[in-house]
Amino acid sequence: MAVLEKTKTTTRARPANVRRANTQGLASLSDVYAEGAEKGDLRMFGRIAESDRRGFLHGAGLAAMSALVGATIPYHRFMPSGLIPAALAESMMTLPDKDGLIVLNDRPVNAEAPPHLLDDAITPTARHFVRNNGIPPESPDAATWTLTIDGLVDNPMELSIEDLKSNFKVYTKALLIECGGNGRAFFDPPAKGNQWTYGAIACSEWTGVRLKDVLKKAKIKDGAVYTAHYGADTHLSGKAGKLAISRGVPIHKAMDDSILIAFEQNGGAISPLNGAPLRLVVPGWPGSCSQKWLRRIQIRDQVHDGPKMTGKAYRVPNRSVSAGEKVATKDFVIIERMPVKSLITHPRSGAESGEAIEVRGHAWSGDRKVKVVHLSKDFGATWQKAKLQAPENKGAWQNFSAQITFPQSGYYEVWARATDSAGESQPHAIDWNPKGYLNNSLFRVAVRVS
Ligand SMILES: Nc1nc2c(c(=O)[nH]1)N[C@H]1C(S)=C(S)[C@@H](COP(=O)(O)O)O[C@H]1N2
Ligand SMILES: [Mo]
Repeated sequence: MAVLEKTKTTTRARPANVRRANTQGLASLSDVYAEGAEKGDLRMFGRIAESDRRGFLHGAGLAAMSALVGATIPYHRFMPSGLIPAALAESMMTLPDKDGLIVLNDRPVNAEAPPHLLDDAITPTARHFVRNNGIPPESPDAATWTLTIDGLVDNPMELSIEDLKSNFKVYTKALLIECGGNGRAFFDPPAKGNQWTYGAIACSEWTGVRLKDVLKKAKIKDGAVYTAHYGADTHLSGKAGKLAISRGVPIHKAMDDSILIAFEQNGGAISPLNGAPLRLVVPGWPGSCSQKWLRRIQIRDQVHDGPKMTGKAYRVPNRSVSAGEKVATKDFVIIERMPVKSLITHPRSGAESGEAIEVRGHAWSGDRKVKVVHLSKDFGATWQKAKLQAPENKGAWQNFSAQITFPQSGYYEVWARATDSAGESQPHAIDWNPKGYLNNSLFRVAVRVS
């Protein structure tokens, strides 16, 4: 069976795995340095005289550092205090309000969650991935924030967050956001862009008002075609007026009940990295539709053509193409709903197991429901149905679980394959496209049974 030959495991250093082993009850280097560089150094390197900033590793600090990097450090006496080992540096860039995310890039910030940290039915704010195209606004003020609704409307409005709360019905919904490029790391030939593996997906609980209700009040005029979303982040170049990203959705989609203009995430403030104090959440469509730091929604009489709406951004060929094929830009179409997909969040890949293990995860499919999730422990020879829950509400992912038993000790893979209400299933191999979007090939974890 020509299964998964196009998928490969990432070769990127995975410090998360290294961090488990330690002798001091330290979960990670981030924990050691959580209270600041000085205190962290003190813990690892011992007391350092003011006159001598070059402390060196010894004793408990050396043991802990060795455990964290997973080996002895022969030249430890030359290791300067304050040095974050390269083996761990990737995971050490600390993001405010975030915990355990793997940072792919720090300018702009892009960080994803390893699958086992997405085990909760509702993704905690600290584990909600971050995909920034530009530089977020500095200390945005919720009290003075305004949202402008204009363009092809009879009743243009400028609304504060208080106005939104008092003039419209407030909803709380579990809503899924997945980056269109989630899974790009497994494309072969590779696709340029953030090398997301599995974790550019999250389902937090969002509180806000429906886009639909706000647009109704603005009275959209005849001839309206598309929304255009604008945020307060700035372009990486720093050029005034240059937008990092501005996307939109067709008017019929904007009227979808599930879309929120949100001012709370998981019952608290929205993380500054996830768009505080106001953002759109358009579940089931590429995450890029969910404008963060939302300042303006303009109604247009044409398909919006803001940055990342045109060319090859968030677009795929209008036909299936072979891996590596060159495709003319005119043959690209805008991605709308995201495809059917699943994620196993327990056990984590590589886990040791006894004869039986509970497998858990989530499944979702754009605007549709997932009908069934099948699991296989024998490389797809046979499949068993998982217990699948209904979504908490439309726009949320669905949780699944199953008890899997293994006949004997050895190496196994557990595969998950979701099928949606329209009968579409996850493919075995990636359906390749030039920009590495929409990878929904079936999910697998390695399990060692002893
Ligand atoms: N203003 C603004 N909104 C934005 C972006 C951005 O860079 N700027 N990135 C988009 C993309 S590509 C994605 S996938 C989602 C990610 O949302 P998150 O960072 O909250 O996970 O936000 C979208 N909204
Ligand atoms: Mo994205």
